[in-house]
Amino acid sequence: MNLKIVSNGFQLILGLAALATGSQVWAERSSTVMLKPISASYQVDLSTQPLPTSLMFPVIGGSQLTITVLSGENDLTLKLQLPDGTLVEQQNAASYGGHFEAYSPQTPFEKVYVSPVDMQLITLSNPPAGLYELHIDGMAATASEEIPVIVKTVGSHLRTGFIMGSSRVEVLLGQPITFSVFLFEQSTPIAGAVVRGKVLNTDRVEVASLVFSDNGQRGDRQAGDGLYSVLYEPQQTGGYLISVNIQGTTSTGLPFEAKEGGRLVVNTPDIQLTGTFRDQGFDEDNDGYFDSVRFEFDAEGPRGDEGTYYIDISVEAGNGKTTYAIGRVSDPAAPLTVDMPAERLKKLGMDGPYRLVRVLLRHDNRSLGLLKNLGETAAYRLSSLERRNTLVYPLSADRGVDVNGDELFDRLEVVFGVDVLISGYYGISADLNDQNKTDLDAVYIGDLYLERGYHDVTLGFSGERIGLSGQDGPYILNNVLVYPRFDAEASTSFYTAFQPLGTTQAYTCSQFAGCGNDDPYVLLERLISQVEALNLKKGFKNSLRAKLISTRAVLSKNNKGAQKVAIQKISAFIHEVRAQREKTLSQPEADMLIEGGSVLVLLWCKSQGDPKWHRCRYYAAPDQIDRTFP
Ligand SMILES: [Ca+2]
Ligand SMILES: [Ca+2]
Ligand SMILES: [Ca+2]
Repeated sequence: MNLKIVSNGFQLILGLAALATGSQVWAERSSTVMLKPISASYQVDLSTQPLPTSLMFPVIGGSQLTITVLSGENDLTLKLQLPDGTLVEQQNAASYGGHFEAYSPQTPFEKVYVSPVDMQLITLSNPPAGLYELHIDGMAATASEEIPVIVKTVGSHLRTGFIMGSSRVEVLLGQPITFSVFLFEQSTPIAGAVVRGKVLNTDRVEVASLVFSDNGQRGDRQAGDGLYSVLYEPQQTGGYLISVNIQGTTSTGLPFEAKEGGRLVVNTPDIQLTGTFRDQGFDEDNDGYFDSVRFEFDAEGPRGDEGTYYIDISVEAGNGKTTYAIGRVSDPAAPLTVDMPAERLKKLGMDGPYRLVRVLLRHDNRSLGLLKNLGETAAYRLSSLERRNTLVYPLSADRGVDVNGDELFDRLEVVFGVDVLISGYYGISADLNDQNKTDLDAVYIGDLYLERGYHDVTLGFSGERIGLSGQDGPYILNNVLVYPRFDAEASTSFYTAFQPLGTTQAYTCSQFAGCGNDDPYVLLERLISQVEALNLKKGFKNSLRAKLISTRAVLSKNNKGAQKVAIQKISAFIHEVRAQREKTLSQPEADMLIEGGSVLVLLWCKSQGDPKWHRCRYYAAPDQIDRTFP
């Protein structure tokens, strides 16, 4: 089958496929006058006409004639007799500008989109005007068959079309509507045509018959203008097909027949948007930030008690970005509102006012109208919109701190911002990484009370551990976690992990205590001198020094039994310092000694082949005490 024929067959038979499934046959509903083929349909009833038989029909000229017969080529043989008596059949068709083609649908797709049944197609280029006769011979598949024959002329001078009195497909119950058919030969109105129509419901039952006239009465605006009209008042809601048959005579006296039609949806009256609206920010949880902006629309007309009204809106920011929201209103007494979530407005990336560019109102599946460019909202600011409870801001400052005056940093302080909506206790954890993202130290804060608002939070990382790493900076503040401790539910919804908050200045390892040292004996001597240098009560200082000196004695034995004893002594030292933290020892002093002791355990355990003894693991880890600083 050649492509040209398939294309013709497609257009033609699509309508018939639709007819067979009971859906819309005639899709024309525009009031635009269009040039198009005219077509006529005939039925050849094989039960009353024993074969061979023939069908006579007029053709009024044009550029192409197509005749479609819904039968298989094995069933019926077709021949076409031209007005001058020439008999055209498959064998001689080419010499008359004709073509005979048979088509049999093979796949379910073809059955739906090309033709549900076998068909034969005859085309003839530049058909002379006059009376044609289609000869039908052969054996019908069933004797009672009615064979549809569709005759279609492209490029004739006849112009027909169907117009509904409203530009909308939908009309309302109780409102009469004008249907018109236009009928021209070139630009000259054709007078005296018989134009009759039917209104069919979706069950294809005729609910009204229509007689169109061009007499200037009953819906026909002007007599003799080629517009044949009729006034129709729908009696029931639902979907309808309008099928119109036109019979007329051309200026040269040739009779013709054409089909036209349209579809109509009849609804009960419903509301329409007036185009006015109000908008207002809504703070549902009373936290001072708008959770949404509510739009409320005015409407007029009778509002249905049943179903749901949907309002689809689109708003546009000054930067051209748009976002949307859908309102659903089922309560007949409730106003027509749409809540635009704050999150969507924030994605516009710009303060308001926002332009309401589009509003579509629907009642269940029925569209009640689309309005555009309704105006601007109030000047909402992005900073007034709902936000997360916990906001964390980047690293803003960092400094090395020398606690004991030996010109080596014992601590690295980093400062970043935390802003919370709810006052309460928060936990914070953070890692300090080197350039290779290796952890140098970690800080945990169990309970930090934060009032609603912004805070600079300062965390202190261990200088001893930075030195131990041997790595130069800049260092990376990473994996900062801020979570509420006051609400188990909130802790999941507010839980927020932050990627690197920033990098410190380019410190070198040599600025920190213990850089490059992995010898526990060196560290132990430094701890002893740090204790000596501190201004402490005599008894407390003696107690701390005694633990370190006895550790030195045990370490010098350097045997397996000594290992445990040494670690027990260092851990006792750590416990004693911790007990006096923020008492007789300042927090920075205590942390310096605790971290010194902790790293000493680490070095000692390593020098002993990293035993898996729990104390090695426990005391060698970064100390889990709060290391925030006011
Ligand atoms: Ca008229
Ligand atoms: Ca809020
Ligand atoms: Ca120091």
